[in-house]
This record gives sequence, structure tokens and C-alpha cells, in this order.
Amino acid sequence: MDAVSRRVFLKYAAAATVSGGLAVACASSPPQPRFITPADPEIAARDRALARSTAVVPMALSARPVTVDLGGVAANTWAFGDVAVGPEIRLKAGERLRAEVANGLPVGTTIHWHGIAIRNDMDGVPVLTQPPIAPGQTFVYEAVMPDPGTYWYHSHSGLQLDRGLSGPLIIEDPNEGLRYDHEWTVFLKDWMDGATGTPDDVYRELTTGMGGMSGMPGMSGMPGMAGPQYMLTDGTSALLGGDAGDVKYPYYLVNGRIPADPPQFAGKPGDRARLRIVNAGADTAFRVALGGHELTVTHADGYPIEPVRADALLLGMGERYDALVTLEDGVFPLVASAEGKNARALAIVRTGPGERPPPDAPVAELDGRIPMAWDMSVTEADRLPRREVTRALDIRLTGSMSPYTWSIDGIPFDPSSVESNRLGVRSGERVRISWRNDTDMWHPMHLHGHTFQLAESGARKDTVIVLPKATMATDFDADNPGVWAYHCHNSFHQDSGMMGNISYEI
Ligand SMILES: [Cu+2]
Repeated sequence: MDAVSRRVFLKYAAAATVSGGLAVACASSPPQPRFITPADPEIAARDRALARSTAVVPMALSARPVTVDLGGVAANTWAFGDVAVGPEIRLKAGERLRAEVANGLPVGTTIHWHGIAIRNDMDGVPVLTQPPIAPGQTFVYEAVMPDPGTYWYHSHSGLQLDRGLSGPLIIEDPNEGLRYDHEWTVFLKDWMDGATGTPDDVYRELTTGMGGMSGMPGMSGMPGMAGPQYMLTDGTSALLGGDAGDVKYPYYLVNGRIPADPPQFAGKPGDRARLRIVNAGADTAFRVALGGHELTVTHADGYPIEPVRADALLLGMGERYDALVTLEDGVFPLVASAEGKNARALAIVRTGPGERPPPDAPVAELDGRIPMAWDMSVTEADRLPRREVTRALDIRLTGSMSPYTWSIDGIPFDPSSVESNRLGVRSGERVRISWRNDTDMWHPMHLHGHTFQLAESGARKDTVIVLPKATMATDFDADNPGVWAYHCHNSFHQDSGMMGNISYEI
């Protein structure tokens, strides 16, 4: 069935169920499942049961147009503060976050708390879990943050993630087992907004082949200008199975700064630092290494793994890794290379005097050992109990660069309909999603409200890289009722339609 006739069929089926008058249709087709809605009482009840403290951590976030300084480059963007990264939110697992979000943007917005097994009505997906927050309005997100780890928050409306509307969210473990002297958040971003154009210009170029129209003089859309401004035409990555991405950006940032004026982390030789690395990019995988150091990777997407030694890590959009490092004596480049894009983001780690390394300093570790999520194992304590899969979902990833369309099973997501690309599960089931990538590109696939486990005892994650023409099996327990988006975390693929939802049946 094509998209239109499928939608018509679903509407017809819903009407038949409601009216109850079409006995013939009902008798000859299986009963239509009914689904939980975000307003149902079990969603608030689960949240209350998860609280391990009476603490409520307040946070005020004001989304608005602002000019930020990227380190000598000004960008007119939409952000939560006066810098390109939103404020770091910190609380302890089991505490309640109360985030008051004021929308000062000219369009609607919502905030999603990425990776958190949050109560469904606070998940921040327009139409699926709430109406957009209208311009001038305020919405209060209030929910228990149940699990420790490195997470982040971002707008889930349109292409707003590709602006400044994101920030780190760190949930501390009340029983933290690791010992370290420093904790450094490394928040990675690809950036063009308000410097050379907007994400809408990029999307227009990807879908029509024509750039510009943003009104930014001399930058894009000049009549007769040859070749694409943003489309990545020559970026390859062996680790990602070929194609690196769709878009080349003018800037890549660590904590909102360009390499010409990098952020600096300071310590003493011999100190141990915990890196909390977040890829908040829209279309860039980052390869991260600290020159002259070995990493000990301890967490994937917030969940503990059996520690793995690494020279570098590759993060798809939405992924996070935590790593411990024992600091040498000197000044070192902490590099996030934009995979396949011949550019990098940079921070400096300093434990002594000396010149800071140049932005293009060679870093041998970038080509060293790079474990991927499927090489990692969850710790015994966090492993899903062994049991039979009771619900198998095949999610086929489809689409192409030309024409620029991305979809699920050939059907682009319709953001106005909760029925679009909807799959059902029931509470208590062990669900296996097989992500089947039929395309020539890699996709970082993200499921809301749950963490799945790769293979038998692989890493627990909420976002997983699915390589071209490959299938990735991920298991989770259906223990968080609601309507949960799943989508590619490439912003342009998501906006084009590589998205759907998993809904709990009643
Ligand atoms: Cu994708």
C-alpha cells in the first residue's frame, strides 16, 4: 500500500471501530489495536514510582534568537543562552528535573531529553507527546531522571537541533564507582547557522540542488554560482561503510568554540579525568582522540560497559561515550575530527606551561584502535535478563540522496499523524528491533524512552550506528508505556521522513 492509501485505510478502520456499525468490515479483519496516550494515568504513576528522592532541580531555559560568539566568529542563531551550547543540567539519578521552557522563537518548539527513560508526556516530540510550545508561551517539563549517565537535551522540532538549541544533561550516580579528579564535558557540534546560512538553506539545497535564498550577502544562492555550497560530495569513511554524510559545514565546535579559540581543560600530570563526550551534531560523525594519551572507555550512551582501551572513539549523531584518561605532562590537543569531512573541532588539555598545539596538530591516535559499540559488552549488573523475544519488529531504513528522500519501509513519516509509521508493543514484552538498512548510507538510529541492548550482551544504547546494507538487532524490555518516537539522528534524514513511533497497545 502506498502512503496515501494506507492513511485512508487507517482512517477508515478507525471510523469503523468508533461507529461500530460496520459489522462486515469488523468480522473480516482483525480488531484494531488501541494504544495508550501520553495523558493516561499509568504514565504519571510510573514516574512517581521511580522517584528516589524528594529533590526537585529547577532549570529555566529560554529559547530565543541571539548572536553568539564561536571564538571570533559571530553567529545569529537560536539558543538557550548567550553561547552556542545550552547550560549543562546536572542532577542525581532518582531526582526530579523541573525545566521551565520559555519559547521566545518565532515558531513553535519542544524539548526532548535524549536517552532518558522519561515519562512519556514529557518526552518533547510534537504531536506524538505534546502540542508544540507556541511562540511567547512557556511549558514546564517535570519528570524523574531515573538512570545515571551522560545524556543531552535538544529541540525536537523541525531542523532546530541544527541551531544552538541543545545542551548536556548529566545524571550523576549516587553510588559512583569510578574515581577521578576531573570531569570534563566534551559537547561536539557541526555548525553553519547564522554564520553562512541556516539549516533550512541546507535542506533546500539537499532537496532541490539549489542553495541559498537566505539573504546572507555573498554567501550562498548567488545566481550563476557553480556547485553546491553545503552538499558533501567527496566524503568517505571506511568505519562508516562508505559515505561519511550529506553536509559539509564551515565550522566544527567543542563546547561552542572553533579551533582558532579552543576551550581549555586544566589539570596536573598524573590526574585522572573523566571525559563525557556527546555528539550533538546534525550530520557529522566525530572521531575523538586526546593526543599522546590512551582512553579507557567506561560508558556507552550513559550505561556502563566492561572497560575497553582505545586510541580514539567514533560517535554518530546522538551517541555518547565516557572515557577515563590519566594525564601526561604538557599541553595536548583533544581533537574531534569530522569523519570524512577533512576538518576538525578542537579543545586543549593543559597540565603544564607551553605553547598550545596548532589546530592542525598531527594526532596519531586518530588512526589507532577505535572500538565500535558492537565491540563492547554491557556490565553484568546492567545486562538485560536472558529471555525469549516475544515481539519482533523489522524496521526497514529506506531512501536515497537523489531524489533526497528518507523513509521507513518506503513511507516518509507524516509529522501531523501519530498513526504514521506506527508499530505496536505491549507492556512486559521483550522486543527485538531489527534495523534493516537498505540504503547506501549509514544511519544513527535512535529510540526514545528506552535503552536497547546490542546482540546477546553488547552495549546498552539508545542510539546505534547501522551501516549501509547491514542489519542491527537490538533488544529492549517494554517497561515504559507511551508513544515513543524512533528515527534517524541525522537531522536532515529525520526531517525528510526517516521516523516513526512505537506505541504501547492497551
Ligand atoms: Cu539517516
